[in-house]
Amino acid sequence: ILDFGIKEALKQLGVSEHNKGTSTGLNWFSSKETIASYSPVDGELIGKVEMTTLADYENVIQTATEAFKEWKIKPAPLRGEIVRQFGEELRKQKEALGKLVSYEMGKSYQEGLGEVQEMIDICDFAVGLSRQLHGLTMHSERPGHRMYEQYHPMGIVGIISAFNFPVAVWAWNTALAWICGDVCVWKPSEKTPLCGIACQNIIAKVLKDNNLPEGISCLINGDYKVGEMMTTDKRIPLISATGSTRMGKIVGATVGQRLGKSLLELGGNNAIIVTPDADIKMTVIGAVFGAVGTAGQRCTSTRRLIIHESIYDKVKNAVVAAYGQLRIGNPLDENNHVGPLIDTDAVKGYQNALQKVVEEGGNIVVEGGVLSGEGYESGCYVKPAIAEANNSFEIVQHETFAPVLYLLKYNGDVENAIEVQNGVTQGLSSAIMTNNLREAERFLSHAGSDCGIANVNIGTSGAEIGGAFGGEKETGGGRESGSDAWKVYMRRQTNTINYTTELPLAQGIKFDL
Ligand code: UN1
Repeated sequence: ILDFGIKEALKQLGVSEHNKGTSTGLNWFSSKETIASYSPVDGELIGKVEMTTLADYENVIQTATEAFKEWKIKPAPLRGEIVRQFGEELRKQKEALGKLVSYEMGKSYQEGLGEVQEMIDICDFAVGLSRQLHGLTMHSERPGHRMYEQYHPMGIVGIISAFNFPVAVWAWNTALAWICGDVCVWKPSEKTPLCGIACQNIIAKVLKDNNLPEGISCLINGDYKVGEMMTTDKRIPLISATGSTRMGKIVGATVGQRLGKSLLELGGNNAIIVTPDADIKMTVIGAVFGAVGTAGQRCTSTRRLIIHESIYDKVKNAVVAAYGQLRIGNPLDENNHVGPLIDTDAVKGYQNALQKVVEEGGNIVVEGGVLSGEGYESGCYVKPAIAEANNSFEIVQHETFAPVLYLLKYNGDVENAIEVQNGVTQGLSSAIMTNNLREAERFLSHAGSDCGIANVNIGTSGAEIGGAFGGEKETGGGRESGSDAWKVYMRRQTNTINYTTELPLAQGIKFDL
């Protein structure tokens, strides 16, 4: 293990070489099979995590069910107080957890810290929300009647998260679910299981200090088979899943089969439209960070630049020049911009995309390639690449989780660019770079972007937690984190109360006895 304070961080977070992988918050269970976590940074084995067996899983669900009975009757602001303490703990562990995220996942240390900051922010947001879980009141059509709605806790929330945001996406879900009175069972990505162990240790301490029941926060580990235990389980009313569209279709169908609810956060194919009125300097920063940040492994990463023909060469040259400045290497070294991909399978996906785009008639303008030699021993470091392409290419229609950026040209009105932007199956994030009010408003209007996120003079990635996060079409339709996303974690009830001595029926129906 390289010396970037990783050993100390692991120790501080209670992550060891061999970790029990199944917890109900305070108790940990054992099984024989393990998942090994190798760092994409240097290829070293960081630690192992035991897989959850069916028997362990049953135990977890039992404990979570018991915990829910107690947790759901606590006043919501008191649940908020626990989330406040969790946020305080995260502040203390920010550097250590940011480092583990960087080392296990491969994103830059700055981005690792940013991810923990998102966890802290969602805790603050949830604490405030814990006093605002409000429904509406309506006027009844019947005299002497009152009508209103309430939101009640729902039960166990199953969280399936991806490797690319190994800690923040869990927190977005869990901080809201907890203040809503739900208990959570989390299956982190099998590519980043140690981040899961670290987070579980942090919340377990908070629960223990407050003498709260086991099972408010549970951790399980394993591959899709463990995921299946959750998706088929009627005792879990809501499954929140983040990952590929392929995975989401399976999860959505399985949960739908039993009429459970699912919150899906799936693939994106995010574009920035660059119009003749764009600020080129801002465009370059937004596009380059969007395309190469997290080595192109955000669901909001910029995949396509849709550039007006009149400024096409200018923008292309500026972006290509910026790529020439990029430093690729150990993400814990703050001098580097781009770290490794998550594993060698991801490297194959990247190579495949570059080969395909050429086969389909694309033109490479920034050459890619896998890096080797000193500092690149893990085999996961690749050069961010740029290709001129056509939106109709199959590979352009497909989300490749790697730093490959496609340049697309449009002519005429911004309408044409919007058509290209919308002309993919995914609908997560989108952006326009323009100082022209008409173009910006058109892009945001009902005739504009069809994505869940549409930005003006900002790139596609780096959303704040205060807004609802998610997208349309094959992105899955779910919304997480800010705004009123909390409602999906609760069940809604309409209440009508008669305070008279008569029993008038609605719709004026007469029923005389
Ligand atoms: C994801 O990639 O799964 O907007 C989430 C962003 C981050 C979240 C990305 N705040 O890029």
